Amino acid sequence: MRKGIVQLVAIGVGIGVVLTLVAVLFKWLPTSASEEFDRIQDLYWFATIISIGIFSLVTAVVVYSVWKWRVPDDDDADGPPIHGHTGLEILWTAVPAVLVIAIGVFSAVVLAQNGRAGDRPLEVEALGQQFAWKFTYSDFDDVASGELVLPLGREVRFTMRAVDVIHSFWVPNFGQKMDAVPGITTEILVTPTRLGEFAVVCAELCGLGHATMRAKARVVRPAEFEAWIEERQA
Ligand SMILES: [Cu+2]
Repeated sequence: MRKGIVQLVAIGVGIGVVLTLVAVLFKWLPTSASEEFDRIQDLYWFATIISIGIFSLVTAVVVYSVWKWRVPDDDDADGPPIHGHTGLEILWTAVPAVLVIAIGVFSAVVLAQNGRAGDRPLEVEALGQQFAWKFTYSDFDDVASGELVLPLGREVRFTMRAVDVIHSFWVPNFGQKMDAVPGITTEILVTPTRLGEFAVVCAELCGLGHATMRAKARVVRPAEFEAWIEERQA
């Protein structure tokens, strides 16, 4: 019995180590460049760690059972009738219920934090049309630009609109995606945390030129942003 448990645990730990290496060594997500994406990645890791634990446990029991209680080749008899195990059934209902609720609560907290606009966010309107983005800075005399320039560390509220068909505003490094739909306005909040250039992509098939509907997002220091805006206003 003792030896069996040790073997079972060893199999489970082995599977867990392999899965952890797969999760850690491969780069599954883009590098985060926003506070919002940081929170989303924390949530992904929380769910991933739980998944690795559950998968290792279940797979270890299956592998151990198949290996340990395999029927001999010439054994055609039915197995002994068993009723089941009430304690185990309660356990494997209660534990997943708690874990799913925990993931749900964590998700709700991240969603609430990512949806809360702080004091005076920078307002940027992202207008989608076949096949380009136009960004308008309503805080600065409606300065418009095909390139998205943002100051580091300041919360930005994107208001999405579309001229013709449905488009979807997506900067993979900001971690969020939002449809731009004709007739309504939608919004997301982004707080850039990393200087550099990032791709703005249309993530909704919007016609023949969909694949070319790309723009550049540039996150710069606040002073550089002010200078860029002034130059545009002039
Ligand atoms: Cu589009």
